[in-house]
Amino acid sequence: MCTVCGCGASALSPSDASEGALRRERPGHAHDHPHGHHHGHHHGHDHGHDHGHEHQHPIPTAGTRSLGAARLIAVEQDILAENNRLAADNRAAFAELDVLALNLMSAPGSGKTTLLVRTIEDLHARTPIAVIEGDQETSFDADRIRATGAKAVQINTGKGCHLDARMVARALPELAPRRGSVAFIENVGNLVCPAAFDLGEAARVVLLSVTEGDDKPLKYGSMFAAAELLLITKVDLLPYVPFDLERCSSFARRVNPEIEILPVSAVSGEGLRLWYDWIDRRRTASRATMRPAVEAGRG
Ligand SMILES: Nc1nc2c(ncn2[C@@H]2O[C@H](COP(=O)(O)OP(=O)(O)OP(=O)(O)O)[C@@H](O)[C@H]2O)c(=O)[nH]1
Ligand SMILES: [Mg+2]
Ligand SMILES: [Zn+2]
Ligand SMILES: [Zn+2]
Repeated sequence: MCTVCGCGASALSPSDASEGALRRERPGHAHDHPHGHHHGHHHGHDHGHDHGHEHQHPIPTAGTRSLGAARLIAVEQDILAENNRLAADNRAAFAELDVLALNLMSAPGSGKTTLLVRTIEDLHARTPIAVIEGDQETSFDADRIRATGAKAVQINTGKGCHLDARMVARALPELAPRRGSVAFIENVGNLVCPAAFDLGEAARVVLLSVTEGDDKPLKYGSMFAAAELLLITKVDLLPYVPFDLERCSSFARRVNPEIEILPVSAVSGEGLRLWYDWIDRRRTASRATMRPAVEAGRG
């Protein structure tokens, strides 16, 4: 969970309510300081020398490890409850616009942006597509999307290693997705903590490239458990790497018996027809569930 690796705090701006919760919960910290507890060094060393802090920590700690287990769980619950509330608002906003929002998650470099560029090129004539790009730094990926003519909004998370619902909510007015469009949200490349943060998407899609190894669905189970679809990417490279599609699929189904699995290549085009069919089917399915909810909301 994110507060354990520290990213639950680093992804939040100091003004965020959940960061406030984090400060309140931190034992022995009556003072306030603006650096959000992201010291550029580890605290595992001897504290007998001056390490550039004006204050002392109650115990030598690294970030949130100063929290007791019960407090840590409370903080995680605060952060995730707040995130879930904002995600519900995003979901309602997407439903109101009849927009299918898909959260794409994977390790860095699995091919999310390459697949999006190819998907936009192949589908834009019949399906309007807009993209939210999440990266720690740069607007490289948004630039790649804009080069296709599609709209893209870049979110830079700085030290943060996942998108959260608040970031998506802030990007929505600028994205202004067209009615009936598909909005892809490319998460920060990271196979761990993005799984914990609902963004208000209709579905989560996880990408795993064949160069990463077929064991990943078991090693990073929570990501694969949370996804509706697994895209096994870069299958054009299968002749060159030891990757067992069957082994990978059976591991993925072990953590998520419902998961759909499609092998694809954005380079050769293999499997893309089935990916596009999946998007169409997902759109129809989400319309069927969104419409009554939106109408009830209006009623
Ligand atoms: N052979 C092959 N290479 C691919 C394929 N898709 C992407 N790549 C290459 O993989 C590298 C990473 O691709 P990206 O699309 O940038 O990956 P990403 O998941 O968006 O990366 P981050 O946003 O940094 O997490 C690039 O060099 C791509 O050209 C594919 O289907 N086949
Ligand atoms: Mg990318
Ligand atoms: Zn994390
Ligand atoms: Zn994170």
